Amino acid sequence: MSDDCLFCRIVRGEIPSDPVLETDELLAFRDIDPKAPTHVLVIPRAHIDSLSAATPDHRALLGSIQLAAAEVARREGIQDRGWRLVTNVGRDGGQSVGHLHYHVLGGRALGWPPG
Ligand code: DGP
Repeated sequence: MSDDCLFCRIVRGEIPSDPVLETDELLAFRDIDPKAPTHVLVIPRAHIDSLSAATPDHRALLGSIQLAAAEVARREGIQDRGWRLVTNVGRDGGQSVGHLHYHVLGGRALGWPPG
């Protein structure tokens, strides 16, 4: 947990969010700047800088995040038409918040490859 990390502050409830799903180990909440009709972020409650900082100790947590993303897609009603799970890592990956997070995107046809 980091004092000044934006998403740690959301985990602690210091910054409001629009939650979609919560468990003991993770949160899913709507992105403040949605890029698709469904744009939900799934984050671990524990601070991890990015996927590059994950270790084998995080194996179960990373599995839980993927299953939570699929549950978000079900709740959003986009599981059948399709959706995307993305994690941006570092500068070239376009990561702007230094707390591991996955974007659940859907509700429209998504282009490939990303720009
Ligand atoms: P990334 O660029 O992959 O690091 O994604 C960070 C995302 O976080 C970006 O899509 C915007 C979102 N975001 C930034 N600040 C806030 C916030 O205060 N609340 C919420 N809900 N989302 C935020």
